[in-house]
Amino acid sequence: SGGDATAPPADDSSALIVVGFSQVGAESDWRTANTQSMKDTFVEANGYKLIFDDAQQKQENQITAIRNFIQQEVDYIVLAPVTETGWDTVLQEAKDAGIPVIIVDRMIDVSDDSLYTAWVGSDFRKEGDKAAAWIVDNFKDKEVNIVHIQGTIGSSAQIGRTAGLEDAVAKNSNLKIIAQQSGEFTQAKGQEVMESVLKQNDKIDVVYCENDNEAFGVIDALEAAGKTYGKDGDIKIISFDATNAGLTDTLSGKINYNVECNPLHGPRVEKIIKQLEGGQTPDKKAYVDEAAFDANTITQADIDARAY
Ligand code: GYE
Repeated sequence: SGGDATAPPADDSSALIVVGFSQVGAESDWRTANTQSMKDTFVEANGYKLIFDDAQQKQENQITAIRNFIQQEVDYIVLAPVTETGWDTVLQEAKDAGIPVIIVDRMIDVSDDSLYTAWVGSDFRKEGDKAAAWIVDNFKDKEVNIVHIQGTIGSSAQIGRTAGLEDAVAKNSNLKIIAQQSGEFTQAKGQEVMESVLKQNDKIDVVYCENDNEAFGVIDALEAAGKTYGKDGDIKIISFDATNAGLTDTLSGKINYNVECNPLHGPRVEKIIKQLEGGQTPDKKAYVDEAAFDANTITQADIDARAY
């Protein structure tokens, strides 16, 4: 029925690149910003169809999602893995189906590196080292009792941030971890863990929270217990992510030190896909540059620059 025979039909959805994204869940502000970044990037106007799956922090759900993506013959699988281990079998299935897998945010630990095409994310060990250095620098030789609220056990973010602290404790005899438990990267669990820690420990100098949402829960628990904390208080608080809400609490002095973790990976993943589409080889691993914010030096402009 007329028209230019060489022009593709306007509604040809087969021209879109189909991306299946298996997301960890919605446990934190960081995660919400990460999901939004992916959804904003992989839109039809940019030439993509995004199939999004929220695994509710369960690896078995992520494995099911990946198998569904394989069945749907997506062009790319993007995986934000909840934990590092346990991916060999399902990623072999993706490889056998000829579907490239891009890992984003946390890392995976597989016996065969050809099971994924590329990874982009943060250097979590470096983040942990920065936070631990703040404790070492600010307490000098004084005895420091540290409450350590970990992230999701077995996730790269937890492994790196925990290693940074534990390494500093091993090297500095004045540092002591008096309690260590997972707050699962959520505000509710962070609060619950802190409430129980407060029942058993009298002298606390530092609470090392592995993300902002845990720190918000910890602050609620400290408030309820009538403790003083932050810049002008007895208990110093360390956090990670440096989200808008986290930086707001840093400027107000509730959080002493907040190490940045950047969630805006959508454009970074798109860059990898564009390289692959163009027949290029993307970097196998790419780390994002990140800063850290001290309550003594942070400014309103730092917060205004934060969309998430
Ligand atoms: O720090 C935390 C989230 O893997 C970097 O996961 C991510 C972490 C982030 O739940 O808030």
